[in-house]
Amino acid sequence: MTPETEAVRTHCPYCSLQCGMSLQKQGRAALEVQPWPDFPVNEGALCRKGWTAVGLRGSRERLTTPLVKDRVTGELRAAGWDEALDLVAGRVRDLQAAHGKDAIAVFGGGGLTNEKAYQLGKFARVALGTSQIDYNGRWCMSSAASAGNQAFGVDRGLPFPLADVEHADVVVLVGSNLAETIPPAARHLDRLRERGGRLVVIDPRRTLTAERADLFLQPVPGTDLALALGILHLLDAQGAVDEEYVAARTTGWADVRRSVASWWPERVERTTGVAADDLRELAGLLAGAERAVVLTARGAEQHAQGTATVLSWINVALALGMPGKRFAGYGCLTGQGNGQGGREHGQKADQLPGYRMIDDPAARDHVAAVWGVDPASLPGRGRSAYELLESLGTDDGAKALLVLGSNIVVSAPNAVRVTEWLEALDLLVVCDIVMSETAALADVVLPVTQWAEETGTMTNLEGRVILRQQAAAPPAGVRSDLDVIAGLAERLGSPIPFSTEPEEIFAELGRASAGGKADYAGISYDRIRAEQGVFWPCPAPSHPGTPRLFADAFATPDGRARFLAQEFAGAAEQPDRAYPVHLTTGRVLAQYQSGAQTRRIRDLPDTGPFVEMHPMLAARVGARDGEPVLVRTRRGEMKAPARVVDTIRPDTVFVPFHWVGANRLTNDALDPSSRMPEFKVCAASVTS
Ligand SMILES: Nc1nc2c(c(=O)[nH]1)N[C@H]1C(S)=C(S)[C@@H](COP(=O)(O)OP(=O)(O)OC[C@H]3O[C@@H](n4cnc5c(=O)[nH]c(N)nc54)[C@H](O)[C@@H]3O)O[C@H]1N2
Ligand SMILES: Nc1nc2c(c(=O)[nH]1)N[C@H]1C(S)=C(S)[C@@H](COP(=O)(O)OP(=O)(O)OC[C@H]3O[C@@H](n4cnc5c(=O)[nH]c(N)nc54)[C@H](O)[C@@H]3O)O[C@H]1N2
Ligand code: SF4
Ligand SMILES: [Mo]
Repeated sequence: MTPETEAVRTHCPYCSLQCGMSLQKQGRAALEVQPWPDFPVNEGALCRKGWTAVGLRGSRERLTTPLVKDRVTGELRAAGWDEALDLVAGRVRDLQAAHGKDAIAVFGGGGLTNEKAYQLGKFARVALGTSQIDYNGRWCMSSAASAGNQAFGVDRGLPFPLADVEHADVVVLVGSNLAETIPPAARHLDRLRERGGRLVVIDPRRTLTAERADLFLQPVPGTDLALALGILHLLDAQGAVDEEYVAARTTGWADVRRSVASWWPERVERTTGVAADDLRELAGLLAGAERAVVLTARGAEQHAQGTATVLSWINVALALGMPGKRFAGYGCLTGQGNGQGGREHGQKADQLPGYRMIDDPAARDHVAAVWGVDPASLPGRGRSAYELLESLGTDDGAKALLVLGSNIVVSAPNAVRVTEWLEALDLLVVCDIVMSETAALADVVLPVTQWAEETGTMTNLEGRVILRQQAAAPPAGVRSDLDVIAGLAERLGSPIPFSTEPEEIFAELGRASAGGKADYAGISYDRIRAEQGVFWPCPAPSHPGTPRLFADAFATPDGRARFLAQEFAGAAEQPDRAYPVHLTTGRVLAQYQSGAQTRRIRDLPDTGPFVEMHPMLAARVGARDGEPVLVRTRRGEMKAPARVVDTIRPDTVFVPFHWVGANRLTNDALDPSSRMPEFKVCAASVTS
């Protein structure tokens, strides 16, 4: 435990920037957030969510005792830890005896530390023996992950430190509102522009981020793929393709070149709504750039063609000869605190630690040896997040679900149906720090420690592994996720013990990841403290870590990046007479995700949901600013006040998803490769 006066260097509990902050003790239990100016990623800056992050400490909203559903009243009542864990283990055993191992499913989160994500994957495969595990990262950056793996042979959100973007000549943001979603990162764009670099923003809404742009393109939601095809067409027509780079470092250009031949600017204008002259201006900027960076975020990725869209922007970056060059290339801005690490250590349906694939025999042998189990005992691939939820209660679907780190009721697409599936389960167990909307449906709720009360590593959007250090004792009655996993494993008669010591688990994770793509073998807590984070891959203690990937080769078998031709199909659901407008969803600065945490922090404004629409649309449907409107889709409806602004396309409405509502509307069409749901576009009607 740290002395009373000492400040503990740690990181924010929320997004993928993982801003460094210092937590100063105030009296016996309270903590105060102070800047940590030396931490390079945020240089002491925080957004308002970071400054207010300690607001849940000591709050009456914190869960401090296990709760179990009373069989008679159906209400949750307080229970002891032994009672709650015995109950869960007993029901799990009964359900598995009756229906097989896959009767139990696990749903993790990209906010969990690396240690938790690793233990959760191991717990599912070894203690439960189930293949049914996936996590909310499937709804976050999975399309970019899938594209990165296909094109570059590896998936690391940014293959370079974020600050590199300052030194580019042109930065193109496709579907990122980073001024609201990773606000301290906006400084890099300001510096880029001070240096004379240009910023391009592509978004159906003129956001705070777009306000900074030199060029702003406002496409119809769901048409970014066509836009990328059109830009590559123009680059090729202008002779701007870096033939030397293409010949030396890539394969597949001839196919891609043919595939963009028919995407002339006027056709792209008809499809995307972006003027042909604006397309030409963007192509011109890119053609003239020595160093260009394309960054995608959820606006481009959360689509039924999200992977194809990212691949097409990667094609643009490859044609320009950028990936692997210093201060240039392609990157995805990951979202959750551990969005990157959360997808590397085995809580994904198809994956084992080190970003190994679960159906690769060599990977199974390696990981089973580290775990001390028979490789043949490890289950195979499970279902992706939405498909897992969709299968609940069906003949071969799970009958019980254990949730750590996600508020599914608010954040899953097609949430009316999803809620029904959760309600129909034989057993729903939720570990959380507060009574989230999902915890409120549970049969057993287990109260866990939050970030400042525990230690663990996270991997930020740059692939930098950082250390969150415990700054205060947890409230009485609360246990860590690691304790819960170990307690259940023991009760289930796991063949191997589960540690509850983060540093010990991290060392094991390093061994399990050794030789894999995301190799952490050379990283230790001491090194992270001394070096302000270490970039993976880092295969040995003597290895410096890898801030920049692809300088000499890509991670594909032949070392070349892949151009992969894509065809535009458009959004899965198109507007029609009954549902004439495009609905898109996303974030506001002051709220985080499902809002489970931030809606409970008093110093953050809780506006409730709203429906952002253009004055022309408002006039057409008779809506007035601040007055309620009804939004309907084929899946559900919600009522919320209109927010009338001229910054959005007149054919589109935007609803933030931090409150129950938005996801009653959204479409569950899935990307064929990443299984990402189409959160960012569907057809809707608006009435006043
Ligand atoms: N304040 C805040 N910050 C966060 C989070 C949060 O909940 N709140 N969550 C974190 C997480 S997990 C994530 S994943 C990131 C997400 O970070 P972002 O991707 O920046 O956030 P979003 O608001 O989901 O989407 C970005 C933009 O995409 C636009 N958009 C919608 N449809 C389309 C489209 O079809 N094409 C294009 N080009 N753009 C489109 C939206 O108008 C929006 O401005 O933020 C992280 N940071
Ligand atoms: N319509 C629409 N829907 C979306 C999106 C969108 O843009 N539009 N974005 C999607 C994206 S990108 C994401 S990432 C998801 C996120 O959506 P969710 O998966 O719901 O993410 P959170 O709200 O962060 O949920 C985390 C839950 O875990 C709890 N928690 C926090 N820390 C811990 C911990 O250490 N242990 C445990 N056990 N619990 C913890 C929190 O209190 C909270 O209840 O939403 C997706 N849903
Ligand atoms: S930008 Fe992200 S990590 Fe930084 S303070 Fe805000 S929420 Fe926290
Ligand atoms: Mo996310």
